[in-house]
Amino acid sequence: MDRTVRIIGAPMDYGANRRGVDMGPSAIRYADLADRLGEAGVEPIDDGDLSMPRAEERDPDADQPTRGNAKFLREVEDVCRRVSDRVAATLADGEFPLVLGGDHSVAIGSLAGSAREADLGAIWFDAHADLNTPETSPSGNVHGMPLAAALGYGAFGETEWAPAPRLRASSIAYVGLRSIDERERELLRESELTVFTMSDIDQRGVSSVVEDALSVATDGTDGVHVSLDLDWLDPKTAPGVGTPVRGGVTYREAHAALEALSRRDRADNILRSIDVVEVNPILDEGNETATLAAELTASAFGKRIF
Ligand code: NNH
Ligand code: MN
Ligand code: MN
Ligand code: MN
Repeated sequence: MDRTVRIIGAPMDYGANRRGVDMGPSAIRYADLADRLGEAGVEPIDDGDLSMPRAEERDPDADQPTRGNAKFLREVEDVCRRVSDRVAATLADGEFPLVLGGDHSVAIGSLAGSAREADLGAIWFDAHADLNTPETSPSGNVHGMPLAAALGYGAFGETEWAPAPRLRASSIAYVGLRSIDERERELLRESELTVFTMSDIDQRGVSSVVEDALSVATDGTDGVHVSLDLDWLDPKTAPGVGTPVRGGVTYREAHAALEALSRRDRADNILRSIDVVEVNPILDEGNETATLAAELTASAFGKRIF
């Protein structure tokens, strides 16, 4: 498939409680992302990094009407508006946006940009549900809120920047979920998001779970956004993340999952945008997690060994 992949670095750490995740884009590039994408048969163009507002000058609790419990919401808004514009412009040019985080709050921007001119489905590879709102979040960290933001839940519904215009809850599927906060559980029960937990993967195998997730995300949509939070993997395999949860997918399961995506994409051209987030080089061992991020991205684009 002739694809030009535009790499958009978003070294955001305002949405997480750990410094270091802002170095994710550099670490993933250092792990030979561009070469690996080339081996997958796509043409990478690196846009470099978006500039981030300086934390030292800002107040995490700066007053604003939608803030609730959310920290640095002004900074997150500023960055996500620019991510969204960059993703939308990339798609308008006929290219494929690949956003490198940074913490998972950048996905608010990727989803909004990708869902501007198309009905969007999404697959969420993550240990966490990312469905907290400024009202429900136990931590106040916006990286635990991107899906709630994109769906306009809670205070996000009063903003114009957070909701993704053409994304419906019924077109979103989680794969590998294993950590849900109490209030998120309530929201998940009421909502139409589809949940495949680690237990589904244990019972049915990851390839078949991904195929089902793809059915959800492609049904009645024009394309699929893939959000890859590296804490989806088991912390033994991907130690470089800020909020590890044990019991995640293995190295082989992760590759099998992204290969299942790419098989379907090869047949039906379903992929529209990807973000790869939460790599924290300070917590990593030998850049292993960033290397995994680069490998898995190449697998999604169809890298094969034979
Ligand atoms: N659910 C927790 C919170 O909202 C943790 C979120 N952390 C993540 N999400 N890394 O993917 O604070
Ligand atoms: Mn996440
Ligand atoms: Mn997570
Ligand atoms: Mn492909």
